[in-house]
Amino acid sequence: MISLLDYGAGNVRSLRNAIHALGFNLTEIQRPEDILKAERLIFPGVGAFGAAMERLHRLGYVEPLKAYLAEGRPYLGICIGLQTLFESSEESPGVAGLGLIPGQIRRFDAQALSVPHMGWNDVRVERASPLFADYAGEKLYFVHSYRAEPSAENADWRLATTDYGAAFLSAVQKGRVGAVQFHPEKSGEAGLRLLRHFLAGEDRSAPALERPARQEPTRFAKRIIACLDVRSNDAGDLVVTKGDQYDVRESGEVRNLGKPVELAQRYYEEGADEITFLNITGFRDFPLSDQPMLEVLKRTSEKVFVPLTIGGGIREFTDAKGKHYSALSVADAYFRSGADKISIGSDAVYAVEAYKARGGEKDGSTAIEQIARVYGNQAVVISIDPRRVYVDSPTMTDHVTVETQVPGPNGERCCWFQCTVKGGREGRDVDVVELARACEDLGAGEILLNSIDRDGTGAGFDIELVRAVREAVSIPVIASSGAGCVEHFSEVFEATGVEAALAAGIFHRREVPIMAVKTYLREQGIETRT
Ligand code: 1PR
Repeated sequence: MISLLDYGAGNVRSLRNAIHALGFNLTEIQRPEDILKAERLIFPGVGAFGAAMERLHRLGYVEPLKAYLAEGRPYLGICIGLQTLFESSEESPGVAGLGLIPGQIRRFDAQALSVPHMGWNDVRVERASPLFADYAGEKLYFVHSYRAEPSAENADWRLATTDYGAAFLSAVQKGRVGAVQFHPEKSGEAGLRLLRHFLAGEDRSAPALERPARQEPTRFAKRIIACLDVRSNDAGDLVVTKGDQYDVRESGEVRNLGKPVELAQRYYEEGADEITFLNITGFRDFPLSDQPMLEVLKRTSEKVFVPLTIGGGIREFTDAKGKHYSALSVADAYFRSGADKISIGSDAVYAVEAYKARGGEKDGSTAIEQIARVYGNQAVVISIDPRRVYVDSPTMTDHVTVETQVPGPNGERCCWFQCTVKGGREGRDVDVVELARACEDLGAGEILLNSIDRDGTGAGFDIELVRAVREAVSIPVIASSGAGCVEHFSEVFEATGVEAALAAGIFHRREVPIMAVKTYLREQGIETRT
């Protein structure tokens, strides 16, 4: 019997799904005394270090957990479940951790790196642990802004390290107590195998390897994301659709490119590093009344073990009966149904307008701030739908302009990128650069950058747009819209340094398989997850 220590601070549905898919039963820790009765304990910590410790204290879990760990009983910490084993964290000064492992958790250097470290990286296994018994060197999925550094004091815990800037501890183990910084439940088949070893009780530690299996630096992969734009068609069925410059109708009918759950599963099997669903009519239909979409997410997350993002309609809402829903409660419903990240479109533009009106002050009122506080920054993606606005010279606008190689209709050589709301139907007085910077300040963890001009054209990503946003923020940026062939992916990675690229049409129409993109990128010397 596996016991799960879910202290209610965030989404652990993915882990539950993975454990069930592996055929194991779970029991939940409900009271402090359950901890010492556990046979095998999993602590999938999520959110911030301080918030996790505060909740453990409030629930009376700290002392039994320390006693369980001191007895060296079977334990698997995941992410914050690794970090809380240490003494303290820069993330929450003054808050003591469980103190089992010497050292302080420190933040990655956002001056030099894109933070969070979000995506697929290698793991250098340094001991013959059963956890990694049949690990074949696959990349595993990480998402975190803080990390444990290897040191002489914690050398006896060191099981595996990963490089991001410098080396950090990606797995620790002493006896039967182990913890990993990556998310096995989101790391595809390789992650599931590792999880199975713990669940099956193969967790005794073994001596250090004379030579780690891998000695060269670990390499962080560029992510390839498959995107499914979803909406109801005229017959009322939820379908995957795809627009040309956001127009999804052909001869008056909503284009139908397949069923959402089936397509998502196909992309998982074909090697997508992440899958994104955009509920494209969410801005006008209240998503919580859109139960089929929640059902799609539930069914997908039972079978797909890479990160799932969902967007569309995340905003506060008052229904016909006058009942008020906060944006956080909409996001809650998506997370409970299996999302790992949510994406905010229109509401982020309104939030930035209000933030500008307050002179760049944060007051905690926006959906971005509220959702990031509960689920962590990494769970909040901002989906931007920009359109080019040409001007004769930068002096003609207050917005951030770029000099462009793609001249406007009257030969203009200068443009800015206007943010839109409601699926591109309405332009607002905000440009992409100020939107991206403001959202980063409000606590967003990632930018999904579409382009209405390029969407569905197959003409390649808008490099000038992508570069402008990549240079403006330090959070990861996903380039989207316009992919037509494998060369477009290497072009966007090489020209802009973005962390991920997303495509829809070419994957749906089977014109370019995901693996063909990855094979081509590796031939060009660009790292991917195989
Ligand atoms: O405003 O928070 O309700 O969110 C609505 C979400 O729906 C936004 O993320 C917005 O981007 C999306 N959306 C709204 N209308 C459309 C539409 O197409 N009519 N889809 C739409 C956006 C763009 C990408 C597409 C890429 C790649 N589609 O999702 O997948 O452009 O396509 P390609 O590779 O075929 O070029 P809110």
